[in-house]
Amino acid sequence: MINLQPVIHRGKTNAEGFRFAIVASRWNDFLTSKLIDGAVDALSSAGAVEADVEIFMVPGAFELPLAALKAAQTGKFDAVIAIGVVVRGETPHFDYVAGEAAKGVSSVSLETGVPVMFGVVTTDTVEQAINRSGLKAGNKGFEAAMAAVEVANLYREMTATENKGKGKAFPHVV
Ligand code: INI
Repeated sequence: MINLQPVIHRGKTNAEGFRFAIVASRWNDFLTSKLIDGAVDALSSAGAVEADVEIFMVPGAFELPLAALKAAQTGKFDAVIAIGVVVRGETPHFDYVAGEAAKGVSSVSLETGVPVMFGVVTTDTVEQAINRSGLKAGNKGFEAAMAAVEVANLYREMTATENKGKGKAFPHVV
């Protein structure tokens, strides 16, 4: 019999009082625009206001990590949402573009402590990309933005807990 009942922390899905950067690529912009719309829709429905969401456009997914790093380094944002579309059929260097985008975005998170969401659709075909950009298989921009709201809440709570009892202020508690 298990008596132990650990506390489970889950990030709330309330975006009020948080700031978000969206870094998005123009490559396949007929789809990235849909992903951006999905992300903004998610943030708005979670309670974010216009002044708390900024969008930074870059040429392609390969440029997303540095844009995410620069956004994170401003210290203005609680989370960054990286958005792009890379289709295998369109490029012989798919693995480099998609791989570097994923690796880079992940290392920005770890190096800065600012969560960076991977809202990059990587598919074999344009049709699959279309389906993940607002049609049959959902909208990856929306999903990434909801994940951003969740982890922003969770990490703010964790930072407050971490500082508890150490005589520090609670810098992230509003
Ligand atoms: N960038 C993308 O975001 N998606 C792609 O499918 C793509 N293809 O097919 O090549 C792509 N290439 C551009 C790349 O991201 C850089 O912008 C470019 O190499 C300049 O650094």
